[in-house]
Amino acid sequence: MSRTALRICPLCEATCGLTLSIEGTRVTGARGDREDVFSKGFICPKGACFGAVDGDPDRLCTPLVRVDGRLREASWQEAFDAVAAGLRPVVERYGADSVGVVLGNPNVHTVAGALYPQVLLAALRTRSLFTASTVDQMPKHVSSGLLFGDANAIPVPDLDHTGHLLLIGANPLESNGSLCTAPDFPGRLKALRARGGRLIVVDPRRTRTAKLADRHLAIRPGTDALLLAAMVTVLFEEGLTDLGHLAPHVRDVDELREAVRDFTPEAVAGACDVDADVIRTLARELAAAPTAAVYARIGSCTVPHGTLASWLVDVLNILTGNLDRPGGALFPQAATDRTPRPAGPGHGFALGRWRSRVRHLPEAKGELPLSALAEEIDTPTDEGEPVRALIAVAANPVLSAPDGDRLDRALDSLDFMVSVDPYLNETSRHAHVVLPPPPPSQSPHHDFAFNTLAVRNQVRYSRAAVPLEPGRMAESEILARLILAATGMHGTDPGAVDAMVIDRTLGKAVRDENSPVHGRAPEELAARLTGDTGPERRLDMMLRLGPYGDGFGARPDGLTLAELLAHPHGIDLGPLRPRLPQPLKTRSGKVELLPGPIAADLPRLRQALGERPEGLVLVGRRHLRSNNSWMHNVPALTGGSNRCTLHIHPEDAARLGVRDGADVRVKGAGGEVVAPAEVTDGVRPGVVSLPHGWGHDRPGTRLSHAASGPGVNVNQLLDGSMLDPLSGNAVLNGIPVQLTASL
Ligand SMILES: Nc1nc2c(c(=O)[nH]1)N[C@H]1C(S)=C(S)[C@@H](COP(=O)(O)OP(=O)(O)OC[C@H]3O[C@@H](n4cnc5c(=O)[nH]c(N)nc54)[C@H](O)[C@@H]3O)O[C@H]1N2
Ligand SMILES: Nc1nc2c(c(=O)[nH]1)N[C@H]1C(S)=C(S)[C@@H](COP(=O)(O)OP(=O)(O)OC[C@H]3O[C@@H](n4cnc5c(=O)[nH]c(N)nc54)[C@H](O)[C@@H]3O)O[C@H]1N2
Ligand code: SF4
Ligand SMILES: [Mo]
Repeated sequence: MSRTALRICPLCEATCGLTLSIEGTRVTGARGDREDVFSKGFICPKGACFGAVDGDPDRLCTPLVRVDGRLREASWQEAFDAVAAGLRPVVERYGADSVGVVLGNPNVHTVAGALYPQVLLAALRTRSLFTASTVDQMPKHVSSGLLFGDANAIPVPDLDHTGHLLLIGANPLESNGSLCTAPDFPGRLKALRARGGRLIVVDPRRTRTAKLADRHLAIRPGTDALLLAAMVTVLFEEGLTDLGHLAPHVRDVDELREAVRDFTPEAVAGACDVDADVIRTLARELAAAPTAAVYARIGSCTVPHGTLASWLVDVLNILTGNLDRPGGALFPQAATDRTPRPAGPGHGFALGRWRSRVRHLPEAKGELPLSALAEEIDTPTDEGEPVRALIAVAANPVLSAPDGDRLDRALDSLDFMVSVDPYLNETSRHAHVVLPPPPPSQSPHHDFAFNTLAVRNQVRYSRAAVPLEPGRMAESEILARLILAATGMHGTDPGAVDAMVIDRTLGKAVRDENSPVHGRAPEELAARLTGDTGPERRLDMMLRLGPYGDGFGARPDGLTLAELLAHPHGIDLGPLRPRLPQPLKTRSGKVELLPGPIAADLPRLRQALGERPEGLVLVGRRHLRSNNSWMHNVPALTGGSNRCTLHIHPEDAARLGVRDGADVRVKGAGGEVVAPAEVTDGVRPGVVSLPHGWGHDRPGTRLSHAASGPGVNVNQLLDGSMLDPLSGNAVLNGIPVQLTASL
């Protein structure tokens, strides 16, 4: 029997609503849901292949447990017994920090990933946390933490209303956007231009996004912080700052002016390879635009000055009065956000509350750099225990983090490792137990993370489109059981985890004077929760306590899970609105424009003024039809331009004797790889580009299609030593490489 079901797409940050065609229990087609309040029918090729991604025959159907060195299929009972037996002795003998937790990107794309890892970390009390954030957006968190007092307060460009968008190191025409959730990002950029707005793109490659732009600047990689600092000095020099409505909420403007004074356009032009006049024009145009937003992503974060660049992005938004105003960059307000507290001083944001054992790298946002994972396992020191056991949830660091070969060996040396992953891949092949979540069609969906980054406030929820197949376990139950097994409560009913969270959250809410449920009895509130499962009851609770919620009856028209279920295409909550000063949690209660750690990092940027390395540098790229390391196994999404080739400019190719299609040996600090050259003027001279997430040629994996066209692991060129010091983020772009035409 065929039918349709609605499902929000989990394959990228755009969160499009899909209408799935389903035959029996199989997804046979996907199209855009035209009635979706946010995506309005938009779909991309990945979403259209939802059925193939979902039904990939290489997805694991049962847990795997290592017996006599080999992974074999096992029951869930055997698998969790093995987890408890593997983890507990390590915790008991060596302490909680000897258990590492690695959280990968898909955790922000699942309900389970949003609801359980924090509980696991709190229960385990390990400080050995490593996530994909430190190969991605940690600089933005640190900059927001320092500026606004809240690492998760990330301003989002008001794409649909802005008159001027300066877009740096992002390629939303391939990535569909990041830290800016916008279904049909390409359409929204075209609409910006159609209404007379301007689009400026800064990227060493002439990307599809750059081709849409009014102006494209092919900057030298890694130098955006210099360019942005110079724009700030121009605003000050030429009297173009205008804080407008922000003035009462911002401090340290004069200190900032002094601190960046010497980063003039003339001083940075050589390093950036952008003319001083052009930099002046950029600043003037930004200041003159009726509304404008500066927005920057991967290319600005995964570089040596990632935190400074992220900070300068918002400094420009602030100095031009564009922060927190329509058409500028605003703070979204998601339906599951905590009850907004009244404006006023907060606790501020601290960095380096503890340090990594081997390199003494500071934590940021409770995390250690993913680049330090291998050494935290393989290097003994006098100070504490190495990581001896690992819990990996939706993570493939062997491909996504620097120096996969070293990590490969380190993972092999662990006393115990468990992976929660649908695939037996480059990382999970090292596990002693693999716990496979069901495919997305069998999982519910709500975007806890991306709704806090969306260009429009809205809320949507999809129940599982297909019932769980026999033998499958929901990922929420897998993670709840994992928490129990890891913390000595193996065998307890997994519902206890949700019950405990609900109990604690409601207990806190009734004690909070600002909560709509202040003074009520937690048991009475808990009894009112609806939902078929623990995660649904938790969602109901969060919605009802949230900024649009019914406050458990206090605001009868407010949101509840029942209300959301009655609106399967979602509920629109309106455009982004100004919210300051409420989101500020700095100690001063103001935007702190020149935070201490930033000021202390400026001399390092000043040093970069004089640096202009001679050789080639490498940058990454993304392809529309792939997603990090895990989507190369779907035949419908591979081939065409989605290939692991080395882009090289014709001038460099000619100089080095590299022919189009011929193999090139690329050498970096961490190793070398050989990839076919693609000679193209889509990259600027002096820059070559390889995509990441490839290198599917390791033995012991079960990725049959990916293995047939494995590509190479670009991160093998890195040795993990290059970091943005404030955030611990890996430097993945602008890395020095040497090429030789391979024979
Ligand atoms: N050189 C270079 N390296 C990079 C980047 C770059 O631009 N250049 N980008 C970086 C960025 S931005 C990121 S986010 C990281 C990503 O790094 P990772 O998070 O490590 O990698 P992913 O490939 O996103 O997926 C991780 C794992 O999740 C599994 N998975 C997929 N769906 C599910 C699910 O529903 N549940 C569970 N439990 N698991 C699932 C996949 O099988 C895969 O093993 O890579 C980083 N690495
Ligand atoms: N199709 C697809 N979509 C994805 C993903 C995917 O793998 N495939 N991954 C998802 C994830 S996890 C993320 S984090 C987002 C990322 O989303 P985006 O940030 O939009 O990702 P990229 O396409 O890597 O764009 C980064 C751009 O920065 C440029 N760049 C490199 N170095 C520099 C530099 O020093 N300065 C400047 N100005 N630019 C530089 C690169 O050439 C590249 O075009 O995409 C998400 N969406
Ligand atoms: S843009 Fe992203 S969310 Fe939308 S259909 Fe494509 S992969 Fe899915
Ligand atoms: Mo990412």
